[in-house]
Amino acid sequence: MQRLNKSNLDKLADTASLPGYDRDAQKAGIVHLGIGAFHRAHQAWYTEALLNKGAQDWQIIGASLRSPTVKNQLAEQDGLYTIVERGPEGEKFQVVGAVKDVLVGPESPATLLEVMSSPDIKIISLTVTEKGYCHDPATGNLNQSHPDIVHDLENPETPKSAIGYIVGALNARRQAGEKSFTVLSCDNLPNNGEVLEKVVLQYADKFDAELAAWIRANTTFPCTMIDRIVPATTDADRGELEGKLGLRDEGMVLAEPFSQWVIEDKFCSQRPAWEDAGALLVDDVHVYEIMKLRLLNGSHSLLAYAGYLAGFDYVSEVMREPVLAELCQVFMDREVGQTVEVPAGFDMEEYKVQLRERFANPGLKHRTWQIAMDGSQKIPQRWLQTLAAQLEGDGNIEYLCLALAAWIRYVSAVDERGQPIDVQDPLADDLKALVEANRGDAAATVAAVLGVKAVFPEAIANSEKVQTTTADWLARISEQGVLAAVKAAL
Ligand code: CS2
Repeated sequence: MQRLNKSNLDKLADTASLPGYDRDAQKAGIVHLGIGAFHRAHQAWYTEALLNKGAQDWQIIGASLRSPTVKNQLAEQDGLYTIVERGPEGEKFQVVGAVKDVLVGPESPATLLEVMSSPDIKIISLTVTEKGYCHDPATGNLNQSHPDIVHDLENPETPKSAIGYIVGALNARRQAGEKSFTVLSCDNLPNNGEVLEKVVLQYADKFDAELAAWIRANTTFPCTMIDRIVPATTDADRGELEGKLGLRDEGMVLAEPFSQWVIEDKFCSQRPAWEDAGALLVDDVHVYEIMKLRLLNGSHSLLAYAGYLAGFDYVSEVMREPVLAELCQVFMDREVGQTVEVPAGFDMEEYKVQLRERFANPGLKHRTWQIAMDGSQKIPQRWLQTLAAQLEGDGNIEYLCLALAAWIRYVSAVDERGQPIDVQDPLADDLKALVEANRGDAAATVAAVLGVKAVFPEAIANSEKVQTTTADWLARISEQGVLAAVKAAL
């Protein structure tokens, strides 16, 4: 079967929408670090809409900092790929041309640094996941003993981390007397721009204090709230699309119809008019970020751990189990929703209903296992900030503690049928060892896990209410299974 590429693109004119501009006449204005499925279905999709409206020189050079997978998928396709948008009403295909090229950091760090240093590039954006920030999630400080950070400080010309690349390229700009680029974090972290700025500056301070001062004076790090559900693409998805397009697309991504991007309007160099593609450019992203992280991602993680343990592979299946669907609603209404400020003119009730409909989208096969990944990096912003706010206001914490107990049960790495769980988490081994060392004693297990300082702030770790409520849940879900325990409590 032929691969999708620019010479056969026209064959798709009846099935898909196609790039409506001359791709060869475009220069790249953005380098994106971490060109996974999410970037292709989100930021690249917004940028594509602008290119289709006539915007010039905003194509994207994507970079992978680890594996050559995406390059292998897209190089033979001239950077083209399809977004399959799937909602309850059916599906739509769009071929996107915004990606000009894909580079792989480890194949040639010098090439990536050189491209990032070119004055044509106005924005370096990132989706490198929570752990890509090499920070300590509980404090936000750069983890100076992170192996990649240690490596990059010693070998600044061949970096491994996003931080090493960004500081290396900023250094080159400064030395060449060029303007800085804007550094745009698009990861699911609260204050993502500020988190990034802090680790970049802490790293730069160690590397060269004058460079750090230059970055402070010349570079901006806007915060963003990004939202679109984009499950990992599977071989089955690729096979199905091939049947529909008559061409093989290795780089396809699947996404829900909903999409939202709120961006702090703080760019030190030019930016695309993303507002013309539906993004919201605002002075303060904070309320949007908190609302999305706590309500969407917080509920997602709860559904992922509880759902996985109860035997469900996909979030849409979890939402079809009435007990867990009700749990999701109660979690939003009685706990999380109480801690979020509502952006002006926003209908919170409608937002919560819409979130549950999005989770239930039967067209998306979003694995509970995928969302369960990297819990130690996700939990602080998804649950713990909510928990801290509820503790302060003496609010309900029942289901936040259930969420914690389900996560602790999950990282034990054995499911409710005695099968092993492939726990993907930078702290997986430590967590498993803590649970094993205290096996059979829920209170001791909870105390040991809450003692992990990289994840849990003291106010939560030392709260007796959190300790006892979580231990109580852990004992119940270990004895009865999560579904029966939740059913009995609701
Ligand atoms: C999910 C997110 O994988 C996860 O942890 O919660 O990727 C989620 O689908 C997106 O943030 C939605 O915008």
